[in-house]
Amino acid sequence: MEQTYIMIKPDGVARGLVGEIIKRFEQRGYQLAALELMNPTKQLLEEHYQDLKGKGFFAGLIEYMASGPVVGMVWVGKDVVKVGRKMLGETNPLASAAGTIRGDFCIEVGRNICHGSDSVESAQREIAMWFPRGVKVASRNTSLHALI
Ligand code: RTP
Repeated sequence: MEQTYIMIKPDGVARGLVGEIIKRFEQRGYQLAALELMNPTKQLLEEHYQDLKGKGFFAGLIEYMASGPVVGMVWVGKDVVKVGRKMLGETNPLASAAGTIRGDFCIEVGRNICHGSDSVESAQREIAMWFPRGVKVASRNTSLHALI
């Protein structure tokens, strides 16, 4: 089953949007497979955003991402990479449709609340980077039956 890496950035955590973002993914039908609140090192962030090295905003992006705790998550389900990006909205919140996370909660590209992997390959790379001990996906049916 497809997996994606979703990260709530420092502004999303500081603004108390963790529950809201988790709720949206759960309601859509996706399964949470891993979650960690952490203070990432600049080294890890530079590796995560390695494709953007050389952009004028790179140093500011790393400063902002290292400015407070982030919540990293792995979500699992059908087409979760593509649908997850749709749920986040466009990189620039002003171009994001209402109903998306960025379209509903922010206005600044440099404070856009959340990250989502942009391809299945990126997701695999990012999940390995942020959850180096691996991710186990629980069987959904088993856990539901256990509640009955
Ligand atoms: P992300 O990686 O955070 O999910 O964002 P993305 O794919 O939508 O956009 P990307 O091009 O990878 O940019 C990464 C993050 O850099 C910040 N950014 N600032 N000042 C600017 O023009 C600018 N452009 C991008 C945003 O926080 C963006 O999410």
